[in-house]
Amino acid sequence: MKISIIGLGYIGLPTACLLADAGHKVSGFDVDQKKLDLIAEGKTPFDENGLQTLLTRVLRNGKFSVSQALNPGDAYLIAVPTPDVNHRADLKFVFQALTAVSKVLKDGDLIIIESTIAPRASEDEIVPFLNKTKKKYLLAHCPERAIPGDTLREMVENPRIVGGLTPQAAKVAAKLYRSFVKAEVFTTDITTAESCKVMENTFRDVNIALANEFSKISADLGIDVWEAISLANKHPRVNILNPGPGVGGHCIPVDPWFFVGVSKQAKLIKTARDVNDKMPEFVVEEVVRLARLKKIKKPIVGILGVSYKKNVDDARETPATQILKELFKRKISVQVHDPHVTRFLYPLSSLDEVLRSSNIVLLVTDHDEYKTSKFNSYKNIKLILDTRNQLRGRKPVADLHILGNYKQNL
Ligand code: SAJ
Repeated sequence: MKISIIGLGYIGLPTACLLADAGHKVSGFDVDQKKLDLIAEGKTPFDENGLQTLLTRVLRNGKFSVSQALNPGDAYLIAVPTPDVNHRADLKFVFQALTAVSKVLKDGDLIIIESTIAPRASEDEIVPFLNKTKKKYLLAHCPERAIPGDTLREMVENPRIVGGLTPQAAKVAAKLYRSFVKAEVFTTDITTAESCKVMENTFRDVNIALANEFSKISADLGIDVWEAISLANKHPRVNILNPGPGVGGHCIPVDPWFFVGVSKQAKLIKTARDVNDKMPEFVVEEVVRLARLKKIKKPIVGILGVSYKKNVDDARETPATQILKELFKRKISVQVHDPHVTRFLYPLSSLDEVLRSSNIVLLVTDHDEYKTSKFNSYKNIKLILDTRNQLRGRKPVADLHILGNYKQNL
């Protein structure tokens, strides 16, 4: 098939490469000229396991190319951002992409939306727009399910859901996905597919909120939440997730709001969002409480890790941003380090600089590098607050406090 991919980001680029590797003729299009140039030179614009090798291969064998204008094809796959604006998925970029598609669309062409959209967005907004073209198009929604850091493997090995506006659209789109997905590809209607995607991320958000609430309750009980969770999870039907400093990334803190936007019934979902959104503030309150206990008069906080989760360079919606804002509100000095992130709202320093100049270390993201950091060499550090339970068992000279462990005398 001749496929045009619109949006060469974290999802569009790996998908384009996998389709090209499966033998399709793939053309990639993006509004970001710098990104296009970089990809054309064979360089991936972001870190992703195995992507560099795959990109080099499909560019060399001519199956994948990038283009400054949308190339006509048999199928169009849209993987552009759908940012949260007032708790609704903003379809601005999707409509920009659809406008470009509508100019080259032929009868029988397939249009796939991979971007996350609110339930009913296809039927209520996208279909009326496409109907204006007067073309006989096939429309499908095939929400992505790949986890950043392991995107390529998950894109091939995870089962997929393909929602078609018509059974024929679902059938044609599913055939395309089966050309590179090894797991099962399930077909359904388009609104069910939209709802599944949003619920998958909501499921995770609500479960993380439960773990975070347990962590806060532990303070009242004087228990260690990590020990309690690991013991509770010995029950065959219980799987409590990990508490932490909050929830980040471009999906989990965003998608659940799309249910809140379309249904008044989404009460638990909204509460879970609020619980997770409040975690950064709770972390900073803990920093202040512990600093007072340790009689640290002028706290200088060294933040370790600002990406939204470990071992990735992605800082979108990271809880670290809110943590910084809360620290600034309290006029607390801050130093920041991250081994993967290169661009952040606050200047980044080397690990040594951060450890040398702070009296409190706040571990926000559990990058592997921090497991072996030599905190003992820095006598200026009086307190370490580990929000991820990464440093358990380490005995640094400073007091080590693990967020959620209230068995300690701190
Ligand atoms: N987190 C916790 N505790 C946990 C697990 C995660 O606090 O027990 C935090 C992480 O630190 C991070 C956030 O939650 O800040 C989200 O991380 P994640 O690893 O749970 O998920 P994402 O955002 O990287 O990817 C998710 C995945 N969705 C699900 O697992 C249901 C992925 O499969 C989706 O493709 C992706 O969202 C997306 O694009 O929708």
